[in-house]
Amino acid sequence: MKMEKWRWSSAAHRLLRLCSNPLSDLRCSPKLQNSTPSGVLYRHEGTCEWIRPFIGQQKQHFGQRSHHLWSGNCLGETPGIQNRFFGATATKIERNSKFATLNSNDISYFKEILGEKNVIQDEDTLLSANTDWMHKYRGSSKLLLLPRTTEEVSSILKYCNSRCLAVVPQGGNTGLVGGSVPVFDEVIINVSSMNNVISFDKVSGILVCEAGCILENLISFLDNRGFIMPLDLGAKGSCQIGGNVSTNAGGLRLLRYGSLHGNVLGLEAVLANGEVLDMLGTLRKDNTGYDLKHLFIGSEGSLGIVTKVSILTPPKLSSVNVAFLACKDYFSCQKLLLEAKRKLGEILSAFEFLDEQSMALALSHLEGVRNPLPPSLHNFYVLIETTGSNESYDREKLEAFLLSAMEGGLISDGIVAQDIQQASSVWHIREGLPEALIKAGANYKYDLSLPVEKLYNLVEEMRTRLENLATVVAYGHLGDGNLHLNISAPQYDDAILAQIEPFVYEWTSKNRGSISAEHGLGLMKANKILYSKSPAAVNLMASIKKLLDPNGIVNPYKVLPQSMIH
Ligand code: FAD
Ligand code: 2HG
Ligand code: ZN
Repeated sequence: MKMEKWRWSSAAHRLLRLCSNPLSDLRCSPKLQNSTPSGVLYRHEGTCEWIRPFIGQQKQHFGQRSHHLWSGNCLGETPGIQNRFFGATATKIERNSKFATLNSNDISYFKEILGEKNVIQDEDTLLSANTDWMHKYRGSSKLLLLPRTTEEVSSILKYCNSRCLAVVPQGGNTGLVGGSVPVFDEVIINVSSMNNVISFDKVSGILVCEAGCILENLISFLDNRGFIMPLDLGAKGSCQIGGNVSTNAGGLRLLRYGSLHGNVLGLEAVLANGEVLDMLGTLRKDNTGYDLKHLFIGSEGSLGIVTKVSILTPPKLSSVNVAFLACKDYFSCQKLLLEAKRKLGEILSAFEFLDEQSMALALSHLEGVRNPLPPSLHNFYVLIETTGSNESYDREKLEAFLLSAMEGGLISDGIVAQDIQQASSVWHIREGLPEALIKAGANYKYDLSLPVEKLYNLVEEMRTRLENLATVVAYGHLGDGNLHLNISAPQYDDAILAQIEPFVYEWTSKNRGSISAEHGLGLMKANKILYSKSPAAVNLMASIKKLLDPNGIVNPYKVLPQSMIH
């Protein structure tokens, strides 16, 4: 590789705010909607009515699978049982019979406190609120509530608790583990109308806002004031800060700014009984007793509804560079990470990786994407972003780093984006991968924390196990030891799932990793928590859940095994 290959940008301000297509645009794209595989792999009869599978072909498949798995025992005919057919290990979830079903008095009460237009019973709107982003999970709620204030959230929960009506808190509904949609007929409480910025202190950078603010809107708000959000993710156009906090979302900037456990200074939450817990502090330091806000960061709506958030935002720095590099093997990616941490130090703001299979997927399924490093595919790609305040200093540092990495044989090719368009296209390859997978067909998704040196061994072992059954696609936040292991196939198949699970969880547990690095447990992994946490820790979690939500009405069936809560 010749040095001329590196093309340096002369642009002083490379603001990568526009680097990815907003998710909202992607989701509105008819192309995406049409090509969605709609992996509806479970059926639901919470209201004694079959949920229609999204695709006829899958309906057929579903029926066969149902027969195969439940021969002589048609559980689908039992009211209130949901079978999730992700393959051979179908999970049976029963509707908790202690939960009440909605009646007309309930609807009248909600209309009285929220006003007619915030009590949604319209079928189309409900269908979309019942369905997750991947079209893999679907509930059958008959009611969507749109509170505008904390007091309204409190009145809703107080009432639901007294009636034993189950609820599901929902934000932008971009979650990837089935946590944001009902399992049966839970009432959906979506805080998207609570979307005001309450205050911004431009000296400290502390932002206080309502939970329904869309992440991208907060990014724009801060951009105008010379600050940025400490988190950024591909779903920014739709996800909400309340959802981000509730999932403890990681994303693309965690490497630099750390997790929300560090950046969230305070929050307000409403408990299941309607009590408002005001923990909306704006102090950096406050060691007075237990720091209860942390219970709500990452608890995925299982302990209450987050209504307001106070968050520390870093200043926007003027010099941003993005390099897209090719590595011949995974060992080189690892060494490159170590070198980047050493040599780029304080200016390193992202270190993402993708393998050859990911790049091939992006090239065939993402509109307008081209390989910035033609002609042929490389084994691995690394995206490095630096963010600093001194353009010539940053550039010099990056240049020296790239030169030494090249001389040391760690990178075999690469480009540095020259302007925001190039940076944007490079980021789009990485950020567009979840969408590309959805377009490609059935998608088995695993989000793992693993020691960096072992992380790709799992991918290789998975390829060996699956042979030609499916394509194994690996990418992720390498700088944080977070692997996004995705298995892509034309359609969902028992044989594939049997090769993946429980192997993937056992492997992760054996290597002392986490089965959920950043997406949470939701419905998908509620029963898998013991692969990553000790029984004592899970018991304590269940006790906390029972203390804060004795009737178990808030986001039931999610996060913890049901058997430990009742
Ligand atoms: P939802 O999906 O609506 O809800 C997620 C969970 O939080 C549910 O359990 C829900 O009950 C609960 N919840 C939502 N709002 C509240 C509230 N106000 N109070 C209490 N509970 C609430 N995640 C990452 O961590 N890193 C990434 O890089 C990343 N990239 C993504 C890229 C794409 C294209 C997509 C589709 C998803 C990505 N995600 C990522 C997953 C998802 O976007 C995040 O988990 C996000 O934080 C969810 O926010 P949301 O508002 O959409 O929440
Ligand atoms: C990302 O980093 C998201 O792009 C989604 O966390 C990961 O698609 C995935 O598996
Ligand atoms: Zn991620």
